[in-house]
Amino acid sequence: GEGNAASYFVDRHLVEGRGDHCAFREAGGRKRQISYAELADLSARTAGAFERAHVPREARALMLVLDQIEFPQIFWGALKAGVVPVPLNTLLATDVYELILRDSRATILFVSEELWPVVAPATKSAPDLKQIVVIADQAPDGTQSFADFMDGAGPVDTAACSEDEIAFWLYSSGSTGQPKGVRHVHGALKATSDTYGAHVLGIVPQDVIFSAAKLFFAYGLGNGMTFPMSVGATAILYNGRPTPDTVMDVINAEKPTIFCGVPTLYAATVMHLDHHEKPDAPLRRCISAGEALPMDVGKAWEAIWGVEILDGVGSTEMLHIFLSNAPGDVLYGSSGIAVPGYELRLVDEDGNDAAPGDIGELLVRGASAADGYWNKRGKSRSTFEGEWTRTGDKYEITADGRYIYCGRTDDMFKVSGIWVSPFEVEQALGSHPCVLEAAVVPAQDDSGLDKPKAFVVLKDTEGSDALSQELKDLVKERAGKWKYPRWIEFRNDLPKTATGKIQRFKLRGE
Ligand code: 3SK
Repeated sequence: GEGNAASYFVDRHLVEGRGDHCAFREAGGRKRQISYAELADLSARTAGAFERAHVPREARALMLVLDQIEFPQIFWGALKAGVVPVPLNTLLATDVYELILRDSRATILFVSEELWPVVAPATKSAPDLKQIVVIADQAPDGTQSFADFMDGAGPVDTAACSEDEIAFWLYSSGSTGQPKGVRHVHGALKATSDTYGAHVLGIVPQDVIFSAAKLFFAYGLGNGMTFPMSVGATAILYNGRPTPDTVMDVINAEKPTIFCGVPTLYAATVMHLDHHEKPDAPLRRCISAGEALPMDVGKAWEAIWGVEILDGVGSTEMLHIFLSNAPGDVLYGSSGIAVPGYELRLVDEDGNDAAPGDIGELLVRGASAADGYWNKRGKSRSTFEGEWTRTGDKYEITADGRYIYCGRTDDMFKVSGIWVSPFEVEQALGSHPCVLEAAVVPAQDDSGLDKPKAFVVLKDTEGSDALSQELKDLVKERAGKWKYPRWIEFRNDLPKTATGKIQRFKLRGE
């Protein structure tokens, strides 16, 4: 199975003498841990259990699994069996699970017991689903426990395959809200660890990595599973909700050297550390992705920890980060430069290279690109253009070659004939000390013309007319007179995708 990613990420560590290294350690609760040798054996037995259960090669195995040791066990067991695991966002609603069960035609579903109540009703109307395995001491009616699925299963050889064969899928929520199955090949996993893992994280076997972003995100899958496994390092698994309180507790107890978060968590943690003690941990690298990291948050975190945050940009389609600030060369407010191993282009609406200084759509070329979307030919053809993948993100480049985010292609709008990047207005709003985050969309004025409208989440204060006026003035001053939001609505939170991107389409028309 040379091309099978499991040979590289799992079994290679035995051959190279790292079998006794701890691969995964659970934080909090049960505190189980597993070495590389144990994972090699368990995943081979899980592959055996797949065979025994008559799950054929290329069948999809949905995984609605928390960050716990069974996650890598099932994922790598499936790859060893040639079965295609599909890790799912654990926060979705029942009707979305129903849609994904039908769309993927999965024949087997693995569920953590905590998540069973949400998915259970969806399993009733999944015509292809034959087996449900619940990770629980007591399997609910009509399901099998994971212990029974595994009981007595012997190890099997890793399925031989080419690195171009489909290894796993991830569902991407996309900007329209319709989930798309993103099909990734075996070789893509090594491609991300050879690029971002090696050159930006600089991960080594002695590292202990903790990703607050969960394994079901492409971002978390790399951070918390394949990057540590590419070198035989240790990953901390935490199955709870990542809040400043819980994340600081995990950092305090587990002493990671690398921490991976998202901007909302960094922002909330910076506030939390105003009145809580900073944990003692040997952090040497912190990374962020999902949405652009506000400049002030990056600076405040660095002042607290003495460690910079490397803000980067990736996508489910490219599997991980391809554009990032480099260690020792961070410019907060920018997305940095191409990750070594990736090439970037900015193109105008006609597909030509954007003129220097102009905003263009970002295209990326690299070996980790997905093979395409499942059963969405039109969308596959317009996204994966030969070797180049369209990101749907607008960028401009500074004179010294750094990329500055300007919003999604489909979120830009014109006011008085001039493009407005919602992101730019949101940045201006976010610079007010009372604002936690903001989303800006076009809304029609009395004349039916587009004008910016802002949805604002405040930190501790109540919204008021006076504050609205202050915010409008701030945008006029920071972003340009015509860009100020004509309407401001104060909200408790904003709709976001699984990877933390604001879903502005959900706010349009509100
Ligand atoms: O949103 C991102 O920046 C990201 C990064 C890595 C992998 C996946 C995603 C969506």
